[in-house]
Amino acid sequence: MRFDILTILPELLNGPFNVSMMKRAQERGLLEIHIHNIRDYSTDKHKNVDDYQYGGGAGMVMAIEPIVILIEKLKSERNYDEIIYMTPDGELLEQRHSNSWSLKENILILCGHYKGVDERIREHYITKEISIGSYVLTGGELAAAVLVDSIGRLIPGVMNDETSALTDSFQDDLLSPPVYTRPPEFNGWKVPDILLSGDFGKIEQWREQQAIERTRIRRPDLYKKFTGEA
Ligand code: 6GU
Repeated sequence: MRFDILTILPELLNGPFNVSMMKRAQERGLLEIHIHNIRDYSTDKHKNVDDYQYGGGAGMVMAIEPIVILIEKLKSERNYDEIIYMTPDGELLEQRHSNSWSLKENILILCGHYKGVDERIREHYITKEISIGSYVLTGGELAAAVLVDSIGRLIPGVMNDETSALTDSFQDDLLSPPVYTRPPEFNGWKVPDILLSGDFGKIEQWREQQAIERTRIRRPDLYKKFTGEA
């Protein structure tokens, strides 16, 4: 699977994909991440990538030409399954989005900045607008890193059994149950007896109960989905 990420701040995306699971996925040829600097496609002599907004008002808008040139070039090289714009006014990212995108071949991601991109880019190229939560970031780069990480780990072959997606929070609309490791008692803090009992039927039941209770208390919205109320 291939990602093309379009940004005016490529430095922000150097780190996150060069460690751990995303690094291994790339080394094994399961994942390709190509970062493109929009400024390299700027058409004016100052290499500007922003401009004043029509109608006046505070805040610059990302210029239309460099983005169009770059998107057209990439589109002439391959077909994109999705062209995603990272923006705080997009649809909230959920596990179901990542599940479905993890089976695609080519995804292009445009990172927003300032007041955003010229609306005509959104109208004519963007197939999906995504936000990662109800707060504002300085730009779409960190959000794009979150998106690529959440999709990348689901690409067939990227995870091993231990990190299996099947036990993830959200995969079945439930949060994960608490986990413990050695020692059985530390500073007088005890591991629940049931986990040391060796009764794996009971342990599974306990984990399920804990997951449900944790979801009910912490995420009533998810709990409603789980019980079928929403
Ligand atoms: Cl995708 N971009 C920005 N700038 N802020 C955000 C976001 C995206 N998602 C949540 N906040």
